[in-house]
Amino acid sequence: MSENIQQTACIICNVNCGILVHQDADGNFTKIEGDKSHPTSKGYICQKATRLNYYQKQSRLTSPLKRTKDGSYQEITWDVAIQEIADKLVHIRNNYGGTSIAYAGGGAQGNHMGGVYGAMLRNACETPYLYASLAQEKTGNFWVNGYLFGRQNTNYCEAVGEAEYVFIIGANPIQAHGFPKARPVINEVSKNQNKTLVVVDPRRTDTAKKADIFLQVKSGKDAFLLSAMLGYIIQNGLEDKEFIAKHTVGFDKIKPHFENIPLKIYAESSGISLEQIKEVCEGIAKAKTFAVRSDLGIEQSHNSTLNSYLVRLLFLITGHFGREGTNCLHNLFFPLVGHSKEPEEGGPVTQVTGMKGIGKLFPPNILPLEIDTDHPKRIRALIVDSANPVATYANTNAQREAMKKLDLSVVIDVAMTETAQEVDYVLPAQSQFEKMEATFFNLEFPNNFFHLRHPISTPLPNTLDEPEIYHRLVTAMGELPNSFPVLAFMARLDRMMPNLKILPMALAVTLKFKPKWKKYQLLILKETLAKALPFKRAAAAAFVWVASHIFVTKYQKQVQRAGFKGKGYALGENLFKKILESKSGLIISKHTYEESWELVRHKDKKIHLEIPEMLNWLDKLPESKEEAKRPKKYPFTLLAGERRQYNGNALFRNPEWRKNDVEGVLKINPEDAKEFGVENRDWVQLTSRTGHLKIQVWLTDEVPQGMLSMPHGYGFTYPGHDEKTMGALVNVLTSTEDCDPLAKTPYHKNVYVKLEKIDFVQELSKKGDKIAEPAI
Ligand SMILES: Nc1nc2c(c(=O)[nH]1)N[C@H]1C(S)=C(S)[C@@H](COP(=O)(O)OP(=O)(O)OC[C@H]3O[C@@H](n4cnc5c(=O)[nH]c(N)nc54)[C@H](O)[C@@H]3O)O[C@H]1N2
Ligand SMILES: Nc1nc2c(c(=O)[nH]1)N[C@H]1C(S)=C(S)[C@@H](COP(=O)(O)OP(=O)(O)OC[C@H]3O[C@@H](n4cnc5c(=O)[nH]c(N)nc54)[C@H](O)[C@@H]3O)O[C@H]1N2
Ligand code: SF4
Ligand SMILES: [Mo]
Repeated sequence: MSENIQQTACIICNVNCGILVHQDADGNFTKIEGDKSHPTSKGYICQKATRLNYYQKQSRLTSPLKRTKDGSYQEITWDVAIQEIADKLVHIRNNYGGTSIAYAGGGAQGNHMGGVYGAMLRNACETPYLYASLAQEKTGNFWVNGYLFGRQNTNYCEAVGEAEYVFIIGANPIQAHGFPKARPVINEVSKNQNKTLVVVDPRRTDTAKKADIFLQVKSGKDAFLLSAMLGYIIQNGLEDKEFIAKHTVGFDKIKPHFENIPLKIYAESSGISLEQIKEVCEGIAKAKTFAVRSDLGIEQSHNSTLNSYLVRLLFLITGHFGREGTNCLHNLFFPLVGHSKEPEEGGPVTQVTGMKGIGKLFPPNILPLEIDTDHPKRIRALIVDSANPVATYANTNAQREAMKKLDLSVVIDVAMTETAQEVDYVLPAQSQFEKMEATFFNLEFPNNFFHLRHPISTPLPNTLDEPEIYHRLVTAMGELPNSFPVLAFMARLDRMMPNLKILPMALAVTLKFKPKWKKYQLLILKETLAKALPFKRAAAAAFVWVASHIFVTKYQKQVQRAGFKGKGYALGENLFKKILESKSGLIISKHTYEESWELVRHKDKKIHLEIPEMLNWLDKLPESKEEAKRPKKYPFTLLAGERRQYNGNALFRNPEWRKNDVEGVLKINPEDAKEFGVENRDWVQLTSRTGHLKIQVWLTDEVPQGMLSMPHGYGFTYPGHDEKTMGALVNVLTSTEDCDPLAKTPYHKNVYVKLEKIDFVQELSKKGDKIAEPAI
């Protein structure tokens, strides 16, 4: 391969497609194409990847910054920044306890080393509080998985491309992807006469347009639909009795809760006819294979955790699990999240609101409540890495106010984000193409993969990678020495004779004498092992070395089956070596479907269907009158954060990356538009209980009457752009209180708003005139 074309991955969504990046002498990404040798994307990319130069060459941070009294920022040296932050952390920890310090973020869609090495800083601060965006979407799922499969970090994948009957609920893979090669896969399912595609969405999405059966559910009413489906299946004996007997316990406990569900009434509440419900249930029961894909539409919506439970019951009681063509548990190279004990079992809770962790994560929705209060145990210091709470967590204004209340606030980012603009210290990170990083969303079965990405760009001067930032902070806090000369020497020897375990033995001896260093092992390995490797900015490799050895102890057979030689430690070394050498990622394990049952974490290897808290919620469903809470003055339901062709979370800040939908229009049904006297590109003001914003409308019957839809990923400040060209910041409208009672995941998909036409003159952007059809 010629020097200016390099392999890496797209970092805009969790699929992390393999890409080939062509660069000119100035490091501009001049062309980006799919990497055919990537194990899952196999050459596929979408339109967003081709624009990655707008991420790499954006207006970047190039110096540590300190906020001055007048609110402006002053450049300071790394040494000063690190020491001041470290001293403040030590002071706060020693005076108020570790629980007065919190950490938010740790990784965006393609960078995870911040989170991994950030754990060392959390150890030094003695805090369990990790707030993350995953806890504003997936924690309800994790909690339910904990009960069904035994651990909150058991996860399943969805065989959308292989199943005969496919059920997509609250997800729009044509735009949002979510699994490899989503567009061609959906197109194939749609066109294949032997397959059925069912899509459940209140909006006629690009995916819904391809459905054989489109169930246009009422916004927020999925729990009624799913309960009616489960009710119909159980009341008509369509459950898979053999599967239930063989693989589950507790069916007799859940059955009565569905036996008496009044199907007609529930169907009506959901907006779907009983005939359609019957048709789909019969289809699922008859199908040889059935797979379910769900996402934010039911996670960031009413009854979110209950939805997670019901969706799982749908494929479990119909026996569509753990086989080819169905949803199936999978292994992970390294678990993305952990398992939190319930408070009754001693799991930590937050100090102000008493919220428990799920998957070892805490929800962004409570963050301002834990900070912006006079409670003596409030959060006083916050470290934010690879996240933009002011823009992407619920209630922008509340998040912004909370930042002001902190005694210490730090942002580690590549850009001057909305959150960075509010904090005491801003630390410039290297971009995801300038350091070693990895794809953590390896969610595949039966063959799973891992992709360690080598740096392909020269870092901007004065930027550091996150592991180095954490190393310096932990050292400056007095927890570790600067360097480890003996271990570094041992590491170099170890690399010459890797199978002799020189480094592990030397490390074990060191830790015997310095037990306090145990919680910083990764940092020690970063300083020793990673530096003994023939690669630059390779901190991630220290983690990969540890993870490789843990992985082979769990999945020796499956790693060997994937073609790696040796056993035990030698197998771990081989895996590590091959991961380091592979530029496009590689298959690291091969399971059989039978072995997927070994991934169930309950001792009896069965799925435990009964979750009393969920069944109680189910029984009370008719009483859950979310609609009744809607103030009369807010007649519209806003989908606050649609995925479109040209949004990519908070990763592209320069609005010029967009080829169309430059302003991020508000979709409105033409009948509603008529009533409000608005036409395409007229400006309106949206008001919710927390704030208001200006946005241009676009008429489309893709949204039903009463529903509006605006994208997230817009409204970021950027040099040379103003309100008219950067779009609107969606979370101005969302509230921290409108969230799931159990997981505290926000109701971003059903925000109550009012709409008013306003006179906001602007020059029409030629580019923005048309929302183009997706480039499929
Ligand atoms: N283009 C693009 N792709 C992305 C991202 C991006 O920013 N841009 N972000 C990535 C990330 S972080 C994530 S988490 C995923 C999210 O991916 P998705 O969840 O697939 O995307 P969304 O558009 O947020 O919401 C999914 C669907 O839920 C529907 N919906 C709204 N309300 C309801 C409801 O009450 N019930 C049901 N059943 N459906 C409802 C919406 O109409 C929408 O079609 O996308 C990833 N991919
Ligand atoms: N209203 C509403 N809000 C939403 C959503 C919605 O649908 N509606 N979706 C939610 C979802 S699902 C998600 S996942 C979140 C996403 O929102 P966030 O979790 O805030 O994360 P990202 O957009 O992934 O990126 C965050 C930051 O990482 C920075 N970054 C990029 N590369 C690097 C790097 O190498 N190092 C460091 N240190 N920083 C880097 C970027 O500049 C950016 O500021 O938004 C959530 N917010
Ligand atoms: S699907 Fe598109 S945005 Fe997601 S990783 Fe692949 S190329 Fe990037
Ligand atoms: Mo997300």
